[in-house]
Formats: sequence, C-alpha cells, structure tokens
Amino acid sequence: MAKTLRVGMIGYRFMGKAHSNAWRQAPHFFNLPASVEMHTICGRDLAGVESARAQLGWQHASTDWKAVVNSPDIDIVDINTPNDSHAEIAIAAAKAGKHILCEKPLALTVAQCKEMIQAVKKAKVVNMVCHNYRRIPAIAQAKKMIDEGSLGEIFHYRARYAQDWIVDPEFPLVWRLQKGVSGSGTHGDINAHIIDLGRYLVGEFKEVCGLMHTFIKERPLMDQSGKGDGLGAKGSKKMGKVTVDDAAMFIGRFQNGALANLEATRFALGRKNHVSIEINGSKGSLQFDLEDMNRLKYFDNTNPQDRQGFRDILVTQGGGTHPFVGNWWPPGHIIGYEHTFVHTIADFVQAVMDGKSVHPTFEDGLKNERVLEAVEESAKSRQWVKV
Ligand code: SOE
Repeated sequence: MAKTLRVGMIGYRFMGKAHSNAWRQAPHFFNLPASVEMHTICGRDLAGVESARAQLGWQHASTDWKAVVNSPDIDIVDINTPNDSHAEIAIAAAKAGKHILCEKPLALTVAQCKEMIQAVKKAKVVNMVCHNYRRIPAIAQAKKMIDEGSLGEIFHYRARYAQDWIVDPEFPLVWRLQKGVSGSGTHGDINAHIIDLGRYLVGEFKEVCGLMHTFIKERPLMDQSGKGDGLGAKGSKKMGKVTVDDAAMFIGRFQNGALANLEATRFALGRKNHVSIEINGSKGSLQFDLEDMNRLKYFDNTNPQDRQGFRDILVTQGGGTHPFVGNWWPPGHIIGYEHTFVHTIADFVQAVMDGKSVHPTFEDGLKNERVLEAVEESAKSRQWVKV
C-alpha cells in the first residue's frame, strides 16, 4: 500500500498559497512513490487560517504551530512564516522527527542556520530550502549545459532581481520592511534568490564588496488591525523608521575565478518580479529572463562564424529532453511561476521516500546566509569581505 505523507504547513499567505497549490498538484503530475495528505494549515489568526483552509484545500486549521509540529499525525512540516520564526519552528520540527521544507531565506543569521543544521542532522530528517527558481526548466537546462561544459570556463555571472512594490512612500511598514522580522530588505528576500542561483549555476562565492541603501527612511505603521501580509497592508497616521535596505548590490569573485555582479531592488518602477541573468564563458553565453521564463538564450561560439548569434531555446520539449516539462503539456505549451513550486515539492517528496538529500538543503541555506552576511559587513565597512 503506497505510503501517505501528511503535511503540516505553518504560514498561509502568499507562500502558503503557492505551496498549497504545489502540494495538491505534485501527486497528480509527477509519478511519486507516496500520496500527499494536506493535513493541517497553521497561522496566528484563527479566522484567517480557517478561511485559508477552506480556500486552499486543507483538512484542518490550527493556530498552535507547536501542536502541529509535534503531532503524530504529521510527517512533513512546511514552513512559510516570516523569516524570524523559521529557526524555532524548524528546530522543533526536527526534534519531532519531521522532514522539513522551509521558505527562503533559511533564517535571520548564520548562527540560526547552524542550529537548524545541527537539529536536522541529529534527527536525520530530509531538509530543503525552497529556492524554487532552481526548478524553472530553463534554469535546470542552463545547469545541465554548464555542467556539460557548453560554456567552457565561466568568466561572468551577472544577475538582477528587480521589483517596484514599495516605491510609494505611503506603502506601510509590513514585516518584510522590519529588520527584526525579515532580517534585511531586498537583500535577504530577493538577493537570496540570485545568490542561490549563482551558487547553483557557477559555484561558491569567495569574496564580496557591496552596498545597501534605503531610499525611503520612514513609512506609515500598519493600521491597528495589523492585517496585512509581507506585501501589503493599510497604513496608519503614525510613522515608523524603515530598518532594512530598499536596494542591495554587490560585486564579487567566485572560488573558481568567475566574477559576480548582483543587484536586488524594490525601486525599479515597471519591474514587478524581474529576474534577469547572464553567464559568459570561454565557449559561449547564456541569458535568462523570468518575464519570459520558458526561454533560454544561448550563444554558442563553436557555431560557424557566419551564423553565430544568441539562439532562443524554447524549454518545453518533454520526453526527457528538457527537465520537468514532460510532466505537463506538449511542446510549446508553456508553464509558469506556480509550476516551480510543484517541481520543488515533487523532488522533496521523492527524496523523503528515498531517504535521500535533496538540493538545496539547509547546508545550502547556511552558505547563502554566509554570502548575505558578508555583503552586509562589506556595505558597513566599505571593504572587501571574504565569505
Ligand atoms: C517578495 O519579494 C517575493 O514574494 C519573495 O519573497 C519571493 O521569494 C519571490 O518568489 C517573489 O517575491
């Protein structure tokens, strides 16, 4: 009889919604060795989490994460809460012997990441950070091409993650803008993603030199109801100090000699959730744009001189040609942001059943945090910092 994996998900807003969709879809589109039971969704606000339970298709709703994490009826804990609670919940879940999927960034500090790793290693549970962009088919295809040597020696990794949701000075102080809850602003929220892709596609960072900037220093506090998620809320008349970066940029060197140039901002009007990456090597280049996420642009320097140029690979060919897409539709029927979470959770479930590790692990989350902290240190000292 196939095993059933019962999931307890802590956190029910944006990532809770994306993960709920993935827990439901993964068993339908991937041939997994277990069925998934969307057992309990958990959050602080009873009315909110009950409404999310009904809407997102969970069996039970709870406001007591400790009870969920320790329940004998739960096998997997999926953490989608604001960043300041990741460590406490993950350590408790590990102690309770649960396999853990945790949203990025793994935690607020390197120290917290280390405690989480100690707990999951002791408990011998599968652990994964949800850097979902690794499982965009075009990104997984880029990884395959780089690993096969199609680009040769890598010279440059250039990445930009640009949004514009807080350019309005009236936008209130949601948790993503509060250092105590989020750890940093764009840096830990979206630089974390392109740092992870740099580690995944190019290699480990060696040293960095960065700057972080806050354009709007004060914002309205959220109104009394405090209703709001990390991306929106109603503002009150009272003002509060912004304690995080609005933009964070850094240059750096990878251990393998490649050069890095990364930029994260929430002040790029017109860019709603724009990840653009270019990797240049000795034999060719790759270019990716999340706003056109089913395509990978490839310049192959081995092509005859009279017909060289960036070719457009439409990454939708199933049958094992391109990663993940064979589980969905025929060639050319493109997929979207939500599918990256389905791919992530499908690989996580497979790893849990195989008792194997699955990238990116909490160890990857720690390495990500080391880069984040090195950039923050460099921004303060105005010096190069070793990772
Ligand atoms: C806000 O920047 C955000 O929701 C990030 O937190 C997510 O990780 C990203 O996937 C979309 O934008």
